[in-house]
Amino acid sequence: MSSLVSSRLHEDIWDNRLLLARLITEVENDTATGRDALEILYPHTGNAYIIGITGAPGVGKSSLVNQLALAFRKGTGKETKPHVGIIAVDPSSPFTGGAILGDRVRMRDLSGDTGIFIRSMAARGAIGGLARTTAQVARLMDAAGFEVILVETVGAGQAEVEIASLAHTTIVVDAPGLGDDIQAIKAGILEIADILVVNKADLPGVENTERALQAMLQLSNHSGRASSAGSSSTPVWEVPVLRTVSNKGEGAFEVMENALAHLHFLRTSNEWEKRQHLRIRDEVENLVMQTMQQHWMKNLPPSALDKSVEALYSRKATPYQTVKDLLKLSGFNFD
Ligand SMILES: Nc1nc2c(ncn2[C@@H]2O[C@H](COP(=O)(O)OP(=O)(O)O)[C@@H](O)[C@H]2O)c(=O)[nH]1
Ligand SMILES: [Mg+2]
Repeated sequence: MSSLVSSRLHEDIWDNRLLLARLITEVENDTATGRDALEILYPHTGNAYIIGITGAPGVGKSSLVNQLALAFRKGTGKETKPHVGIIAVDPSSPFTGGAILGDRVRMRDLSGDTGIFIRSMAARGAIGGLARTTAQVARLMDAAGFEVILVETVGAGQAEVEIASLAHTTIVVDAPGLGDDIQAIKAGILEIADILVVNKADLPGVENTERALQAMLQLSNHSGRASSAGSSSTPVWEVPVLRTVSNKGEGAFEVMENALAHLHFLRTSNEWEKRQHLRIRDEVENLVMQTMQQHWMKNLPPSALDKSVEALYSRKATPYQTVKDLLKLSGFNFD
C-alpha cells in the first residue's frame, strides 16, 4: 500500500486538502493507491448532497456554480456553513486547455475560502470512463467532509447525462438567444431536470426561453408523470423554472433554496432511497463488467484475438463459437 494511503486516511483527508488533491489524481489514473483509498474511505461516504449543473457551453454554468458556492457558504444564517466541493467536467477540453483556465479565472471569487475546494477534470485522461471517475472524485470529496458537491458538466452526450445522474438534484441551465431549446430535449436533458434555470435573464428573449421550457415541461408531465401525479398520496416534485443573472450574482440564492427544497422532497418521499439503490446497483454492474473485461484481456494468450479475427475473416470460424473459445482461453467457462 502506498504511503499516501493509511488506515488513518479518513482523519488525514478531513483536514488535508493537499492529500485530497493527490488522491483525486490517483483515482483519475485508476491506480492501486486510488482504489485502496476508495475502499478505505467508503464507510465514510454517503453524506454529501450532490448537485449537478448541466447545459450547453456558454449558458453560464460556471458562473452559476460560482454563485451557488457563495450562496451555500453564506447560508441562511441559521446553520453552520457547509463545505463546498466543486467538480468542473468539460469533456471537450484537454487538461491544459483554455476552458479550464477560464473556469479558474471565473471562479476566482471563491479563492481564499478554505471551505471551498475546486477540481477541474477533462475527458481525456479519465481511465475507465468519465462517469466513473467523476463519481469517485465526488466520493473522495464526500469522505473529506464536503457536505455540498457541485458538479458542472456540459450537457451534450450520454456520458454527461450519466454524470448528471450522479447528482441528487440536477439543475439544467438554459439561456436566451442560443437557439438550443430544441437541442436540450434531443439530448434527453430536460427529462433529468429537477430545476430549470434561465440564466442571462438580463438579455432579450428571456420570456421566449422560459415559455419554451414551460411548454416542454408540460409535454413531459403529460407523458411521463401522469400516473404518479394521479394518486394524491404520492408527493410530486414540480420542476421550477427560475431566472438568474449569474455574472451579477442575481437569483443564485433562490436556486439554492429550490435545490434544498428538492433535497427535502427526496428525503420525505421514498425517492432518496430508490435513487440511491438504483445508483449503487448501476455502479456494481458497471464494475463487474469492467473487472471481467480486464480479467479477460489480461489472461488472453498474446495472439489469440488476432488469430480469431483472421479465422472469422476467412469464414473458418463463427462469432458465437469464437467468443466461447476466447473466454475459455482466459479461464471463463460458460458451458
Ligand atoms: N449577460 C450575461 N452574461 C453572463 C451571465 N452569466 C454568465 N455570463 C457570461 O457568459 C459567458 C459564459 O459563462 P460561463 O459561466 O463560462 O458558461 P459555461 O460555459 O456554461 O460554464 C461568460 O462570458 C460569462 O461572463 C448572465 O447572467 N448574463
Ligand atoms: Mg463552464
